[in-house]
Amino acid sequence: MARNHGPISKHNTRIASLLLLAALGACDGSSHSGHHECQYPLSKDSRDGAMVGEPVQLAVGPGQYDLQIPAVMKDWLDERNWASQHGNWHRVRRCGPVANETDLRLRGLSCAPLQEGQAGDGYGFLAMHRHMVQALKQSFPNSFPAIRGFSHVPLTTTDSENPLPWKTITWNDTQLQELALLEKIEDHVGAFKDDDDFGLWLQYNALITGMMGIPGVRPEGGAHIALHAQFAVPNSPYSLLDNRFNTYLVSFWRLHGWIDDVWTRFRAARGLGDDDPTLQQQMKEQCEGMHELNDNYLPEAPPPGAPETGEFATKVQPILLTYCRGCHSPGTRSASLVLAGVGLSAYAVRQGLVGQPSHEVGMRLVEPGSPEQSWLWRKLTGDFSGIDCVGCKNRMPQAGAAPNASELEVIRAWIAGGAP
Ligand SMILES: [Cu+2]
Repeated sequence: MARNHGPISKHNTRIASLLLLAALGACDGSSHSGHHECQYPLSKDSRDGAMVGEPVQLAVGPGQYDLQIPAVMKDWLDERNWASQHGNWHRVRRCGPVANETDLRLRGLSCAPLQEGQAGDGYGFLAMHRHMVQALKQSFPNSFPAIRGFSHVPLTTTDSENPLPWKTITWNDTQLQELALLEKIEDHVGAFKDDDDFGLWLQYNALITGMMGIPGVRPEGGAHIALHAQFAVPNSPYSLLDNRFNTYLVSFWRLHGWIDDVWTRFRAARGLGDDDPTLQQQMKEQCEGMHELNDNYLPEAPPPGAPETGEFATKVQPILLTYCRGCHSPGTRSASLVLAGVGLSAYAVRQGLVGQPSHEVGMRLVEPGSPEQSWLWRKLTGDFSGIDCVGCKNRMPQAGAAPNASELEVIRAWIAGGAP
């Protein structure tokens, strides 16, 4: 089924970007085929053990923070474009209210044959996330404990498993009942027909798909979404509810590790182990399916008839097109960032910048009114004062010609003026 996501124009885009790369010189925007990542076990990453395996605190307010996975693990994800692939895996299963066809096509994607909540998708959900958890664990055996699954879901703020002790935990009665059932899954095996039924019950989020009223679908969404909501940090640079970025967060791995453990116990209670051919088939299919969705997040499509005449379109975009497209176009997308590309509207590029989180630090790419708080500006000027990050302090563009002082001033003035 994964074959069906193949984009119409991916091939042409790739050829075009290869030509651009050849013309514009080096950047690290190479694409990864991904399929070898579905061959277990994955080999240990050379940085495991030598690295600082500590989660990174992302401050959001006085005493308040989110936790990012250790920097080297984040690099590992970025090198493989996994954050985006994971986001796309979910996105193509939420066609309709969340991802319309045009929007997907602009990203070189298409709707998956099995949509969220349909029979078969529950197993796929469990298998794809198992693949991710397993792969990171095998690549970073020494550091993985820093992001391991919950031993039990924290029920109270003071629970030792609470990853964010500053943040109050409150569960409603329905959620508490579901969590209690899941913690003692061995006693409730008969409540589910099979793995797929179990996966659907756990994950399906009717609120997002807007498919409420379908028999068997609970309007409050599954325990999986409740977990995401519980540990989401307001104003975090990476929302735990946004699939494009949430794999950067410790909470993502802790809750999915727990889900995976519960699933393992569910299967064990039914006499099913890892050598089950159905499981192996699903793991392979979902892994390859996810890694085929290699196109990065692209900015939104313009509304029909949107004028391309503002300050951004006439002044800023031409500069980005000149200096950034070699590495930040739809086909190359270094740092999961699309800044320019033939055929991309100014509207689309601006949408991808203004107010969007950077993938590198807890700062927006463009913070309207504040160049100093805009990661785009910092990268262009090489001003990394007060920035605490590993491997991100490289001035852009990394190779080739750079914008001159008056071109930089155009960008600064645009941001300072509210980034219209
Ligand atoms: Cu996910």
